[in-house]
Formats: sequence, structure tokens, C-alpha cells
Amino acid sequence: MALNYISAAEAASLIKHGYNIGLSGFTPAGTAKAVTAELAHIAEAEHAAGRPFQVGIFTGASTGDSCDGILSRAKAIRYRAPYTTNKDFRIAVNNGEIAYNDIHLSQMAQELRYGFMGKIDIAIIEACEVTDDGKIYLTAAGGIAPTVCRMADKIIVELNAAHSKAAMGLHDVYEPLDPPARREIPIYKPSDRIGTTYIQVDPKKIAGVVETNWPDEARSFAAADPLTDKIGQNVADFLVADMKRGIIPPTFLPLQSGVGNIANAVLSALGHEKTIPPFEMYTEVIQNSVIGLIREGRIKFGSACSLTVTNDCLQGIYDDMDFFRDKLVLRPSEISNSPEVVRRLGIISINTAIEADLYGNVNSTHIGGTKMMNGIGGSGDFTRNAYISIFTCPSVAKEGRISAIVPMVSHHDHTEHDVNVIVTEQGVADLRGKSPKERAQAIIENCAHPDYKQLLWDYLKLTDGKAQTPHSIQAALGMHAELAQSGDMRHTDWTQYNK
Ligand code: 0RQ
Repeated sequence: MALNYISAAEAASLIKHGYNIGLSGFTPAGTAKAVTAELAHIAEAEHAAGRPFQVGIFTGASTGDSCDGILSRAKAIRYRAPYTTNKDFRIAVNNGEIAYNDIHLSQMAQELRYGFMGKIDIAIIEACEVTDDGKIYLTAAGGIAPTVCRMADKIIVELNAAHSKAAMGLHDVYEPLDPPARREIPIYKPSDRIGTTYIQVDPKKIAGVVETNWPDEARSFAAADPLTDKIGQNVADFLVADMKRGIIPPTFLPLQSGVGNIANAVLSALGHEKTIPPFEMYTEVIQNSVIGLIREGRIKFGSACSLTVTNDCLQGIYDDMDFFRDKLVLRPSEISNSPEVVRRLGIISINTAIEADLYGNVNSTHIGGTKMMNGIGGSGDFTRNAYISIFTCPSVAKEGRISAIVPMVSHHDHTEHDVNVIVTEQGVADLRGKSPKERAQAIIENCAHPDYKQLLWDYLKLTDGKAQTPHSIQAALGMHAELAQSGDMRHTDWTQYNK
């Protein structure tokens, strides 16, 4: 059956007010771009004519400006799940304009299959190749594409020439059965392949193929600085010490690492730490630093959901596919982030916190307890199931006016039961095997900024010190209250709580 080639505007016109659209892509590699950009024009025209026009968006993780940005500005999003990093989306969410369901990335595809979020009307899938018999070859990310292709009534394919056809073969497409028929996911090492290199769909469901040439919209991160370098080195030193004392096997264990500058600095430090043997990644995003370390032979294999790399780095991978073919695999997010596989492989997880409290609870998502930053992403998938779970962050934010170490987190993403290690530029708090009171000592001593150490010790004096988890319920968010009032947590005065 011959495929129907249409324009992005024609494809967008198939999407009606109230539809749920399912998108390929992940953080923001491999996301559909051209059709969502056209959809914003339709929404604007409908709104100008006094008619409502909004859609629900289901995707793997963050998309680029051509989706979340442009659609947020056009007020065309009613509902969205999961993680995103877009500034305009964030503003709209924190203004109460969008219903945002921030769920663990590994759960997105299965919650769609379980019917928790309603039907998928149209899937928009970026591909580097599509065949007449319905084989869709994805580009730089797995995301939830296999599930949305199967569940959607119709599929639009964005055939994007900015991605080389060399991407064919990168993917390992696998969708588990649902309970009670679910079996184990048979991945026993990061490089195991268990599926197909393409998504097979009924070609009759492909409503149209839109040819584009639109590069991925990955953010580029600031260069490393002394602070992120110090955090990276602290993580590397900690892992080397754990290996020397036999907690980590001499062959090392696969790593998961989050997105951003700190993640790049951690990987760079680990890459240069020659006492650590060449290692593997079982992670959700592969950043530029990982590609560099694969080229240097320091990373043996990378399993991920996406290549969240700069466009020149991505082109370099496509150009060198003979080298990379047996060193990289891209998986759907429910496999790259599978709690079952993470637990089996013994992953060392490294993610970034917004703030952590004295007992090891971590807030990854909310500023001041109420305003959404990005979302939990995959950090919970890995943290809860890791062999060793690590959180990193600078000890202070906003020129020292905010301490990342607080008495009680203002929002809760990762609990004290899941967080093993906290690392700042000040040092490392190893929370493993410690009671809450022992953890508080370790965190203040090793991780808090000197400007805040005494304040945190003094907070503990407000408590009776005897309880399992000592807190002053009145003062627990006192540093946050001070920030809201004076703009500087350093001005916190505990005496007001002593009355
Ligand atoms: O503010 O943007 O105004 O400069 O938060 O902080 O230090 O630039 O760090 O970009 O790595 O983001 C946790 C948000 C960190 C991210 C988070 C302010 C700070 C700055 C950003 P500005 P930085 P990053 C893999 C795993 C959750 C998902 C996850 C994230 C801005 O890493 O979204 O881990 N993680 N996924 O000044 C007020 C504080 C603050 C603060 C920092 N305590 N109070 N503002 N900031 N701490 C990825 C996926 O899952 C796909």
C-alpha cells in the first residue's frame, strides 16, 4: 500500500479540539516538530474566531520549543504528561492554565495502556524511514512511541531528513504484556537486545507522511565550572572508595546519570578516574560527555532512551555508525527506565536535587514547595531501585540566598528510604546504614554550606532530639518562610519559634 505524503498543515488539520495526541521523542530528542508547530496556528485561528481549541499531550519526556513552547504560547494544551523543561510551559502550569500530570517516565506507556489517561486519537511519530508495509524506524529516541503507535486511531509520520538513515538499527523496540500476563523483561546486561529495530504498524493507520528537515532541539549546557567539577570529583572519589573496599565489584556497575551540567561533570570525573575500569551506562539520556567517553574507550556500552546530544555530536554519531553500532542501543522509556531491570543490573543512579533535608528526603521538582520546575523525570525510576542512589546539588542557590540543605523539604519526590548518598561541592554524606539522627549529622557536617551549618545545628536544638525523626513542626519550613519574606534564608531567626 502506497503511503500518503501530505503537508504539515494538512496533517495538523486532522487534529480536532479535545483530541489527545501521542508523540514520539524524549528530552527532547526525536520529538515530532512540524505538525505541532502547525497545530499552534490552527489553535490561534480558532481562538481568534471565538472557538475553543485545546489538546492533550502524551509523550516520552520533554519536547522542544516546536511542541511544548509554541503550543503553550498558543494556549493549545489542556493536559500533558509527563516531564518537560520548557519555560513557557512552566509559566503556564504555574499560572494554573494547564493540567500537568508529572509521573515517573517508566510508567507513562503502561498507564496509557491501563487506560488511566483516556484514548489516544492521533500519534505523531518522527522517523528516519517508513516503509509501505508499515515499518517505522525511529530517530534519536524511543520514548513511548511503540505504545502510542499501537493505541492511536491514526498515525502521522514526520519523516525527518535531519536524521540520517544510519539511525536505522539503533533501536530495540519492545513492549511488555500487561498484568496478569506480564513476564520478566529479559535484559541481563546493558547491551542485551530483546526486540525489533522498528515499530510495526498497520499501514492503513498511517494517515499521512510529512517530509521535514528539522534538527533536534536539544539544549546545550554551559561549560563545566569549578563548582560542578568539584561535585563531579566528589562523586568519583566516593565511588572509587566504595570499589576499593569491595562494596562495588571490581568490574564496576552500570551507571545512570541525569541531565545537565552536574551530570556532565560527574561523567567527566569518572571518565578520568583510571582506577575505575571501563564501564557501561544503563540510563535514560545519553549526553555529549558519554559519547566522548565511548570514543575514548572509557565507556564500553550505552543503553538509553535518547541521544540528548548537540546536533553536531548527533551527526558525528551517524557519520561513525560503524563504530557506534555495537556500543549504543535506544529503548522505549518503560524499558530504559524499568525498575525491574534497574534492580537486576545493580545500577548506580546519579540525579540532581533542588533541595534535600536533614534526613535525606529529596525535592527534585518544586521551587518553594508549590511552583513546578521540570518534573520528576526518570529520577524516581532509578533512585528507588538502584544499587546505590546518589543525589547531587550545589549546597546553595541564588548567590547563597537559598540553602539546598533544609530542615524539611518543601515538596517530596524521593524519600529518606530511597536516598543513599547526598553530594554537594562541600563533600559527601553517606546515609547508608544510618538512622535519621545519624543522617542529619552527616548531612550538616559534609554537605551544608558554611553559611548555613550553624543555622541547621540550631534548628535541631529546637526539637526535643529524642524522636525517631526530630522536627519542630512550627519551624520545619522556617527557612522557606524567611526566603519568602526577606529573600534570604540566611536571615532565619529561630528565636521566634522558641516562644
Ligand atoms: O535557576 O534557572 O534561574 O538559574 O533552579 O538549577 O542548578 O541550574 O541545575 O539545570 O541541573 O536543574 C533538579 C531542576 C536541577 C533538574 C533540576 C534553581 C537554580 C536555577 C536550575 P535559574 P541548576 P539543573 C534525568 C533525571 C528532576 C528530573 C531528573 C531536574 C534552576 O535536574 O529537573 O532528575 N531534575 N531527571 O538557581 C530555588 C532551590 C534551588 C533553586 C536550584 N533550592 N530553590 N531555586 N534552584 N536549587 C532526566 C530525565 O528524567 C529525562
